Amino acid sequence: MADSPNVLVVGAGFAGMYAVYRFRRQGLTVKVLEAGSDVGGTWYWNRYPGARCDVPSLEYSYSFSPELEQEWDWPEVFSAQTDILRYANHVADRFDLRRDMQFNTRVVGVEYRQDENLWRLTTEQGEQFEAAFVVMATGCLSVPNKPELPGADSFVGEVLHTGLWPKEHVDLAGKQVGIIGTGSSGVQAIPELAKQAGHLYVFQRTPVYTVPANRKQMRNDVQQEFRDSYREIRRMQQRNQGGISTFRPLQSDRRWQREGVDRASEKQILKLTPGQRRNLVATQGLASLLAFRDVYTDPEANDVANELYREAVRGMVADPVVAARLLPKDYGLGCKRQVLDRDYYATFNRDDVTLVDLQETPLDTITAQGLRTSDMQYELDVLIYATGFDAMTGALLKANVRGRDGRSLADKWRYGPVAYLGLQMQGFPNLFTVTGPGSPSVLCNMLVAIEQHVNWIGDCIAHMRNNGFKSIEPLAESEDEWIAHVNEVAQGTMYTAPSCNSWYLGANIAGKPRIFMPYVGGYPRYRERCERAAANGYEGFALQ
Ligand code: NA7
Repeated sequence: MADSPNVLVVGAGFAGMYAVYRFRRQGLTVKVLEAGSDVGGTWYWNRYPGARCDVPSLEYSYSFSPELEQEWDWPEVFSAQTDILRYANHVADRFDLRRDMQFNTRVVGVEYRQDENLWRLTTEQGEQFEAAFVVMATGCLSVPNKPELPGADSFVGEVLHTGLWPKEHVDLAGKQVGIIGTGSSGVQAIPELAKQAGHLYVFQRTPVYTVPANRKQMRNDVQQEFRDSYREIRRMQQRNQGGISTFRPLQSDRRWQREGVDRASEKQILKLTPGQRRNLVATQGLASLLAFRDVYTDPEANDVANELYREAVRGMVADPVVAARLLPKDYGLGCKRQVLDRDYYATFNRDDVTLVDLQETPLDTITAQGLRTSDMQYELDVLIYATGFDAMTGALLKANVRGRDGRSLADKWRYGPVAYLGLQMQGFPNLFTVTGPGSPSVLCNMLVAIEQHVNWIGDCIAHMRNNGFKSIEPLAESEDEWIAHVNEVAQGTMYTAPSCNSWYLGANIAGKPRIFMPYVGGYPRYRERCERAAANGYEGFALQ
C-alpha cells in the first residue's frame, strides 16, 4: 500500500486545494491524487484561447485567508483562464499545498473495503492508497464530452478539445480550422480562433443565447474597496442565492447602471411597454433582458425577451441569412447556463469565418481531409471539439466507485444521481462529494460552494473522531426526500421547460437520464439545511 493518510482527496482543483488546507489545519493527514501535472482543475485543463470565468474574480476567490485576499491583484474584472491558473499556483505555493499532492495520477478505482471500513483507491499506474475517508473533489465539468462522429478516426489533421487544450502553443496561423459546438466554450473560443486561423468554419448544431461580457480592466480603487470590505462581502455572499455578493463599489463608474439592472430584477418585463423594453436593450444592452424575474418563470415574458434578443442579433450580424442561422429558435433564454461573450456576433461579419448550420445541412461524416455535411466537403487542417462535458456525474462515475456489498455508483445512479445534499450517498459510507449533484454547485459561485462543502465535511470528520463514530452515510429516506425537493424547486423554471436540453439536465449526453441535477433553491437555503443537519447531530445520516 503506497500510503494511508486520514483522508484521500481526488482532484487538485479549487476544491482539492482547499481540502488540503482545511484538513491539515484540523490535524488530519491528507493526500490528493490528481490526473493533471499540477493544480487548477478546470482552469488547468481549459486553456483554449478566450477561456474566461463568468463570475467576477474578486468574488471567485478563496475567502479563507484575509492575507491572501489582500495580497492578490486581479488584472481584469472577469479573469482569463491564465490569471485564474496563476492564482491557483500562487495559493498552492503560499500554503505549500503540493507537499500533500501527487500529480499525473489518475484514480480509476474507488472501492469500499467493508471488513476494514476503509476505502481503497487504485490509480491508472496500479498504485493503491487506503484511507478511512475519501473526498471526491472531481469537479462538475471535468470529463470532456467527445461525441462519436462517423469517420472521426480517419481525419489526418490535428484534433483538439477545448476542455483538454494543450499546454504548448497551438499554431493556427494560415490554417483551415473547424470548430464543432457553440456552447460557452465555443462562443469564447470562436472570436479568438478567428483572429488566429487562416479560415474558421463554425459547425453549429444549436444556436446559443449569449450576451456581451464585462471586459473591464480592474481599477485599483475598486479593488481596494473590495479589499477594505471583504469581511462584509463574504457575509453578503453567504446570504445571496448564487453566492455572489451584491456589493457595489462606490468607485465603480457602472454603479448607476448596475443599480438600474438590480431594480429591474424586482420588476417584470411584461409590465413595460414595447417602447420601454426596446429602449432598455438599446441603452443597457442585451444583458438587461436577464434581470427580469418573469423571464425565467413566465413563458409569455420569456417570449417577449427572446424576440427582443433576436431583434438585437439581427442588428449585429451583417448578413441576414447568417443572422437567422445564429438565432435560437426552439428554446428560451434562461434554459441553459447564460453564456457571456466578447465579439461573438461581430466575428461572423468577418470574411474568414463561415457559419455552417448543421440543422440545415447535417453532418454526414468526418473524412481524412475534413468534414462533410449533406451538401459540402470542408477541407480542414485542424478540427476542434467544443462539445462540452459529461457534467456533474461524469467524473464520479468514471472513477468506478464501489460501495457496500460491491455495489457500483453507476448502478445506484442508473436512473439519475441519488445523493443527500450533494454531499454523500447511502451505501457509500465515509465517502463525500464536493459540489455533488443535488447541491447548488454550478448555480452558485463555485468558490463559495466549495468552501462551504469542504468546511462541512471537515467538521463532520471532526465530529466523528471526537465522538468515536466510525462511519457516516445518509439514510435512504433522506436521499429520497432531498431528491424530491431538488426536483420540486426546479419545476416551473425555464431550466426544466420541455423545450430545454441542457447539460444541467444531462441532455447533452446520449442515454444519460434526464434529471435536473443542481439545486435551484438557492445557496442560503441549502447552507442552512446543511448546518441544521450538523447541529442536530447529523440528522438524516446514520452514524455508527
Ligand atoms: P456545452 O454548453 O455543453 O456546449 C456544447 C456544444 O457542443 C453545443 O453547442 C452542442 O450542441 C455541441 N455539440 C455537442 N455534441 C455535438 C455533436 N454531436 N454535433 C454537433 N454539435 C455538438 O459545453 P461548453 O463546453 O461550451 O460549456 C459548458 C460549461 O462550461 C458552460 O456552461 C460554462 O459553465 C462552462 P447542442 O446544443 O448539443 O446541439
